[in-house]
Amino acid sequence: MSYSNSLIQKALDKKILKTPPIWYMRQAGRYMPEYRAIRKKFKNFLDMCKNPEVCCELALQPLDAFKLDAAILFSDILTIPDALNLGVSFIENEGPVFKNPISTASDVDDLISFDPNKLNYVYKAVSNIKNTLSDDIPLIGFCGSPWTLAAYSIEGRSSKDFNKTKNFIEENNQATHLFLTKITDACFLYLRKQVEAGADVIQIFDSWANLLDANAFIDLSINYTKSLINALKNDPITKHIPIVLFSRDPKCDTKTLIDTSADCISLFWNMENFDISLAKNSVAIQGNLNPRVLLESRDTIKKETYSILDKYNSYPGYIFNLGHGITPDIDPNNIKFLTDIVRDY
Ligand code: 1CP
Repeated sequence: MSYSNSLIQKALDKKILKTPPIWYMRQAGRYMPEYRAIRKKFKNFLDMCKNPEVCCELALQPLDAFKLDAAILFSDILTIPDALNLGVSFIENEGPVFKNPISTASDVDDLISFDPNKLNYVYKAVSNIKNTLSDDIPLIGFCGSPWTLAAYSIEGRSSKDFNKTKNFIEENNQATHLFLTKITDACFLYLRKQVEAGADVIQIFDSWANLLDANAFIDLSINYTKSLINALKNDPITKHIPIVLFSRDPKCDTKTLIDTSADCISLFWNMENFDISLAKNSVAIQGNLNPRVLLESRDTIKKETYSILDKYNSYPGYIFNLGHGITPDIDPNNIKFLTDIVRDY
């Protein structure tokens, strides 16, 4: 069997399958004891990401543990801001912190141009993972959406409300658009290199889509995601690569998401209003169990999972996933339980 016969590829080709393919956002990470055993050898998380052998091992851990239908590159979305010399580090219990965030319009003008070769360690991780995976399991490469990367780069850290970012975009409209254009170009070059190295599918994470109201979401997020997808669809190296778009709680209708030309929409857990009759035959869908449910009893996990499968399993092109990433407090035994009940459904 080859990748083109994989369950994921069939789902992305919008076929109705008896059992959906399964993978999980943030499937490698701190909830796994195997991950923590390796993580403790590195003080700085990004140093671990810069080690392609270790990234390969980490990407394969959840496949070994749960027999999932896809691997995702082990890396982070903040490799691009790091390569733009914004000085990214990860601080325990605080998350990412930027030494040189974007604070003024002239910071955007003065930004160094993105050199995709600075991220050779990522492409090496891609090729290591690809060479180790069995050939019926696709490898998902990824990047953050231009908006999400801009929000982290301006805010300089994670935040609940991203007020610094909101003020910046209000006061620096032109610089914001220039910055988003620069990041979009960087994402394109970065993803093309991941595909050259062996990524079979690409996922774009718009993890801070929820910060924007309806108009700003189109203006600052969707329009740049769309031009990124358009660039990928028009490049000879990337044009056949399926693209999955995850937007966290986006303030937009189903048609707006379909019109991005993504091949698959990854649904956030609260997107009950996503119009599947409109989406049918234009996009595949992925999702969308609330990861919080995995902290509940097994009866509840089963009930909530079955209600999602009742809704989506006969949709042409369905991939089972969570509605956001696995968090460190989730018991790996519940991931195993979840995977089993989806396959037995
Ligand atoms: O200390 C540690 O062990 C670091 C924890 C960790 C891990 C395991 C971080 C820090 N990043 C990652 C890996 C990672 N990040 C992967 C590969 C693992 C996998 O999925 O199997 C992926 C795809 C990401 C993507 C990512 N990073 C996103 C998008 C997905 C999402 O959850 O919305 C985001 C927003 C980030 C930023 C990030 N990376 C790490 C932290 C703590 C954060 C900040 C999160 C926040 O702002 O709340």
